[in-house]
Amino acid sequence: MANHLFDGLLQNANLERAFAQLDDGRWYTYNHVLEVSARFANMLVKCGVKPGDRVAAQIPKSIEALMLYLGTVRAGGVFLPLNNAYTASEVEYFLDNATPRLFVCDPARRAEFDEVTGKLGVRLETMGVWKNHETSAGTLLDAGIVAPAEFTNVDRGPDDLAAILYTSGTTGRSKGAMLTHDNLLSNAVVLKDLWAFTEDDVLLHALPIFHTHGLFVATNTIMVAGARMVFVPGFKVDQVIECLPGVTSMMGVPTFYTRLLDDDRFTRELTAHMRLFVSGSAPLLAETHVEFEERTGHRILERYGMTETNMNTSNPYDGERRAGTVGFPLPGVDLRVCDPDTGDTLAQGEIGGIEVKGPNVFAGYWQMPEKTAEEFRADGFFITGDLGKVDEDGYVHIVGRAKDLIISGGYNIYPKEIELLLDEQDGVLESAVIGVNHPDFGEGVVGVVVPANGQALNEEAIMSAISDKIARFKQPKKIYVVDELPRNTMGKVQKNVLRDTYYDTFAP
Ligand code: MCA
Ligand code: AMP
Repeated sequence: MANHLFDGLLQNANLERAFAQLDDGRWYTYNHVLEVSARFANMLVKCGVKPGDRVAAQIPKSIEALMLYLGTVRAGGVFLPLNNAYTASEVEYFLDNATPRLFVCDPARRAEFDEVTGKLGVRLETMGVWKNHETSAGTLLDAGIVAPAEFTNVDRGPDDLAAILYTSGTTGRSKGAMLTHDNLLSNAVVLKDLWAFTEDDVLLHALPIFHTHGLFVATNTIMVAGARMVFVPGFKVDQVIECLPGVTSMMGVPTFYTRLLDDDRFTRELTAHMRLFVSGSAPLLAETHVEFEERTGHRILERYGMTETNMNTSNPYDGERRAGTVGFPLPGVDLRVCDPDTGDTLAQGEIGGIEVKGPNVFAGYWQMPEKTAEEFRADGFFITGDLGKVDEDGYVHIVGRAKDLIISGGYNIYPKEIELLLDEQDGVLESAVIGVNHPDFGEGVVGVVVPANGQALNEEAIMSAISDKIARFKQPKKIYVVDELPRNTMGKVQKNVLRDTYYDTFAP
């Protein structure tokens, strides 16, 4: 046996060639990848990590953070990355649920986690951004840098777990999607071929690395191709514009592209040499697609995926990239559109629930067998919760969501989680949370609250009461206080009515 994911990721790597160019001026070769991931694997073993143990991390984006992911895979562990915006109480839920052997946090936040990790019996280490050999960058990085640079990979097969990524749920409780070595590797191999990545490519990596898009789609695909990244800490328009001349490709959420289009420096000349722009994680408006082509001459390639499934569909690399569609099922992925209630497959062109099956589809939710069973059909198809259709040319269109979900700037926000929190606040009888058009984030979160017994409520008081409970990006950007919520005859809150009423909230 061998280590299925790690071996597969490095199968085309020329060790002397560059893997990443960093914004502190460092160049990282594939040799460095081997060495530094080995150092982390050694450190993890020293920290007691055994095959199958979870390694949770909420750390700033850095090349070393990526090496911690690879080191975990090499040590046979299961990597569990967490959004840096999560508050300590959100993190506590994940640690309690996933029971990791080790939690690595930002050195600046250590005090927030000492108590909870002590209580849960989770070892705590820290890791910041490396500056130089004199400056500490956290306990794990300081010790990792001097750990041995060789490591014998732990044997792991295609079906062993490589990562758990939490996705929120419609009940408000987050579920850990278990991703296997082959879920990740098979998807990366398909995307490399489909999008024609070669070792001559240079990808501009400005995405966060705690989600599927930045961690797997971008990084794994580049590694499998033996290609290179320009790796920057986040999406800042000035930096992206500065880096574009040195890259061949870019992956982003729609907000990246709308922000670039808002900048006059983003021109046809600046992008003339580019080979590929990929968009995903949220719907790309057809008008953005058209404006992008008018401005640059490039057609954005839109694809569709989920944490649970990695990538499912993609517009063609060669062939027509159709605005408003997410293209065709990837090679190896079966996709069908079904009646959400009966599960019957619908005729081509009809709108229903999108279901998928393939090597990309996850192994289930961590310790939630009932939830897992609910979201799979008996024949193994996964019910995505997205509504769509397949047109006469085979292009998949996503037309809506059966799940109550807001996607803001590429981050998923489940209204139920926010509603439960708002309902707990003093003086609140009930609430509804909706997403409405937002010029920058696509959708913006709006809270609508009803006071209990005529109590006086105000937006600021509610916002301050929830400010340390949930990540900032999930908090409503506007709260309305109303006498009652619109309901249908069954008593269900009519969110469509609320969305119409508050449609203009973020109008420019
Ligand atoms: C930041 N803020 C947000 C968001 N991001 N609010 C709503 N939605 C957001 N996405 C808020 C902050 O809380 C802060 O609020 C203010 O905006 C500025 O924060 P800052 O960090 O400066 O924002 P930014 O750097 O401009 O970030 C915006 C961003 C970022 C670049 C669009 O959100 C981003 O990188 N998004 C990518 C997400 C992603 O990778 N998704 C992939 C998921 P205040 O000022 O009030 O404090 S994987 C996935 O979905 C599937 C598998 C797939 O198909 O890929
Ligand atoms: P996540 O749970 O963060 O992995 O988000 C997955 C969800 O993002 C999917 O179920 C879709 O609703 C949405 N999504 C991803 N890519 C696209 C896309 N290209 N167009 C529309 N929605 C998308």
